[in-house]
Amino acid sequence: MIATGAGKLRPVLGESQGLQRVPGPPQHAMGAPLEPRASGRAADFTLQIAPMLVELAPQVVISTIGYSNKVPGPLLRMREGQHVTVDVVNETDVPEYVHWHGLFVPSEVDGVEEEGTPPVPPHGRRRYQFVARPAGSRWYHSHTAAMMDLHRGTYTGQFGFLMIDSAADPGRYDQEVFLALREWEYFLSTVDQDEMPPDPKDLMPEKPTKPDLRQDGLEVNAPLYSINDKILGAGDPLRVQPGQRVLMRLLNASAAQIHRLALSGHKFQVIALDGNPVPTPQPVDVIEIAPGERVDAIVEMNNPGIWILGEIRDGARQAGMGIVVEYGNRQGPAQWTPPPRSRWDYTIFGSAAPHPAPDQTIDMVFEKIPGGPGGINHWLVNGKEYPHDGEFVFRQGLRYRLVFHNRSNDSHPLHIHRHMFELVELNGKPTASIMKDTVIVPAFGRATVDLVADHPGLTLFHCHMQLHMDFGFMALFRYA
Ligand SMILES: [Cu+2]
Repeated sequence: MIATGAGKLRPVLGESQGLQRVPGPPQHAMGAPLEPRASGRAADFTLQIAPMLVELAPQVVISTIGYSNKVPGPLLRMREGQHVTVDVVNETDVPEYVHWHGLFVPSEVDGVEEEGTPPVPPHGRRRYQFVARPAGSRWYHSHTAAMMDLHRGTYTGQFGFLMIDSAADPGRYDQEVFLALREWEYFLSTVDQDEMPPDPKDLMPEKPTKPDLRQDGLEVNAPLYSINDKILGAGDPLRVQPGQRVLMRLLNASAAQIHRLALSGHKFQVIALDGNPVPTPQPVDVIEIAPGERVDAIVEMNNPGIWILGEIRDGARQAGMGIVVEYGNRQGPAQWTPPPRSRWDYTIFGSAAPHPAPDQTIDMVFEKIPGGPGGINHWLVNGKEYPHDGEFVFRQGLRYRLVFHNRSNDSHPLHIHRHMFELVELNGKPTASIMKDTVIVPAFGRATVDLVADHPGLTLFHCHMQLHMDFGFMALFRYA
């Protein structure tokens, strides 16, 4: 999905994105008949959930469930503060939930069963209405539990970009591209594909003194990778001109894997994390991005040639995770040169601003019960698998400090719904002013975040890896 622009914001709706406008549905109970109501306001967007085929490359066609026959789904672009109506038509045989990731919306429209959002019934429809905020790179995706069915929830093609444009954004770029990272044809395996070998310099403050000798269980693995709907080399290249500033809006829409991306011969100037501008934009050679996360980066096209933007792991890139970046009037094979060794560190984008003292600190300890060969790992939050009755309670207006203790040997992207948090500390390194909704807590690592409880309603917290959340790695916050 590539949008060109001359550096101006172009809030666009519905039809200009190739979406259908349809009359609004009746507002009564779910499972209601589908006839339109003449007096209803037309929806700004309509998403149709249905089986579809994705041609990842010539003769590589997979079948999945998608939104409006597109992968990623249609770009939903809106203005900050806009009242938005999205009609979702579910043409499958199972209830579905569409979650608006990173938006401040009430629990009833957040698209989460555990928060009490009603489902989009099988062969039925549901209207979601919300105010578009906060501004930035958001996204939408299925929030259905999949358990052992690797053809449901985020294992499918049900994901898309949701862009909320701010009137205050200067938009200094020549081209804007939306790039979603994905794997396809998931299967279970004892290989944990995405874990990087630990750096001897890693602090691992949560590493137990006695190692756990039990054998790990199955994790989700994949043979095919893509950026958007194409494997490397199969789609149109990203065409650029020398001197252009290209804004890349990166999304990891994977159900399972953390990815690391580099663009040979270029650096990424990271300007926003999870859609929120960072206080200290920095150039990096490699971007690490976990399921659920977004990174906005500007690339100055100052090295003419034909290059590969791709996963730094050879296996993932050769299995498709990449896109060719082609300067005008250049010909020949696309080049890959491994980036300099580098570690992703959120804190370089932060500030040294002081943190107001929290009203309360909540410690959250995450542990794995290894599944052994052929079994699934289960996950504990403070000693228990989901659900936790009345354990996590917010009082409106109070400032909370959440301390995430990852006592497992793999990294987890932890996500909180309907709220944003400020990163305070990562493995002992202090930082400030980095606002996120998903944070990678490294293996045996610790992250501390501050959050103001200002969005009453049930609020789900979970690891964004589908298998982990489905097998215990979730908690529900309530407001007192
Ligand atoms: Cu996890």
